[in-house]
Amino acid sequence: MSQARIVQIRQGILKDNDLQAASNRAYFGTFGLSVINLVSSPGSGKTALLERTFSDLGTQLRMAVAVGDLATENDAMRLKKVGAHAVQIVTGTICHLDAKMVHNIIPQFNLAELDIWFLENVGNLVCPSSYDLGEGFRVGLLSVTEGEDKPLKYPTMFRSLDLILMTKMDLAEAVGFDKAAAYASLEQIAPGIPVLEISSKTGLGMDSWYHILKNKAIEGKEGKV
Ligand SMILES: Nc1nc2c(ncn2[C@@H]2O[C@H](COP(=O)(O)OP(=O)(O)OP(=O)(O)O)[C@@H](O)[C@H]2O)c(=O)[nH]1
Ligand SMILES: [Mg+2]
Repeated sequence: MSQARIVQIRQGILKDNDLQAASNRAYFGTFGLSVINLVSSPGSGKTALLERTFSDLGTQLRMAVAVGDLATENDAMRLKKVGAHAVQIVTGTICHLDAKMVHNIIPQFNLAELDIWFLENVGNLVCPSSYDLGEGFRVGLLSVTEGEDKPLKYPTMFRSLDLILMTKMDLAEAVGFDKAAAYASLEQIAPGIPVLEISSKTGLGMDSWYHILKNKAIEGKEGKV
């Protein structure tokens, strides 16, 4: 297939996705629902963040999660153990969630009774960046174990984010994390982006994260997301 034809097909897929994402977004708006898309490299701590969030905040906010992985129901099972209503989307060979997958999973949730719906994306710093899911807030995790230059290597993803969570801060010293270099990378690619330093293990920074979530829930109800 010619390069021009491949580009054409890809543009067609993305256009269809954008249309579905716009429809998802309008639908979420009718409930005043705040939808948060969590993206990162594999293993940077998305599910651990959600486990702690559901444990600590589950009685204060009405939350649920759809979680994408190529294979296994492991993450949904982990999240169910902390009382979350969690549904796994198994994507097979597809390296990202798309707006249609999100649309198709909606009947498994009672969205009208939620404040926040998390979408844990497939661990990948490339594909998910191009797929709008209809979310109101996109949060990227950058763990101290994966390298300070990730924003420089995956600029499309880091430019698409609303907030960065610098995760696994409890391991920073042990792995010789160069925080100044990480911030310099972020500043180069996404100047001014808010960053929260957190540890799902020790609880560092989690209060600030919860504060953001509570505000997102309020903004949703006020029709601001
Ligand atoms: N020390 C430490 N370990 C963490 C922290 N957060 C996550 N981990 C560990 O990192 C590993 C991967 O965490 P997950 O939460 O599964 O990562 P993920 O981003 O959901 O991974 P995928 O869904 O596969 O993309 C697990 O062994 C976690 O226990 C943290 O704050 N501190
Ligand atoms: Mg996970």
